Amino acid sequence: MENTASLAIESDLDSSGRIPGELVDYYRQNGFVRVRGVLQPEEVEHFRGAAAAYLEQHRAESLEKAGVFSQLVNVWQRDETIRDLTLQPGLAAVAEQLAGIPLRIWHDQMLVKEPHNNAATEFHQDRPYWPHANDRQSLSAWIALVDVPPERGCMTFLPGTQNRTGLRPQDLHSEDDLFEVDPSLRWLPRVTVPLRAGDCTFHNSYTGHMALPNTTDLARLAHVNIYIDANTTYSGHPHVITDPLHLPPGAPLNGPTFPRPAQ
Ligand code: AKG
Repeated sequence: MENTASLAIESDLDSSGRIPGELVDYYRQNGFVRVRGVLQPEEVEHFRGAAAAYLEQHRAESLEKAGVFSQLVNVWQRDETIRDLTLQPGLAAVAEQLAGIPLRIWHDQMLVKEPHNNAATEFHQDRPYWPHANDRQSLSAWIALVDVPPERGCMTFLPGTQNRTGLRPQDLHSEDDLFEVDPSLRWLPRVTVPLRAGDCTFHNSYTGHMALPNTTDLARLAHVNIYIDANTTYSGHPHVITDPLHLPPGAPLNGPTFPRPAQ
């Protein structure tokens, strides 16, 4: 029997760099999709080399210290090669196709699960962490720079949870926290999405997700572009990205710090 489920959840880019309408429909129903081959093999090698070199120099600056991953943010502002990946117009155009609104970069992040880190990133939503107001939607492109099968720490999504807004931030170190905040999510189907190097997933910032532990000998190198509604304003809440900017509440998150790659 033909497997039609996989046709809906994923696609390649077409010759003009767009995704089919049915994939946009899948995203809007489920809150995530997989897009194959957003980077060609030579691009993967180029960006993987830059990411590995950046990691070697900056690992000690990781925001996460408990071993779930090395997390380096706003790499695009400090590394010219990675800047091209974060600001890639084609990826931003696909993100705008999915979201249906103009988008800016909120920040990027290099998320590396070191070999045998043996720690999952537990279920959480992204949006509750962020100091945003007046935004209609935000989403992440999670780009695999190495093959990421389940045993190297690929992501698992809770379909449909992009509509579950209003929850407090959840602890990504706690296996149970999201389900304590909303027990109805515990029994939802879970969709695990392995990626080949150069593939990516897009997920809505409210979609519940986790990433499995890395039990392999190779580091899981992922680069994440986070896109926000181009009209997002600052809520006034503390956050590592906005704290150094000393913005007043209500300030627009715009200008060169929050660029519009698809423009
Ligand atoms: C995200 O990109 O929002 C994640 O939570 C990724 C988690 C991971 O890569 O371990």
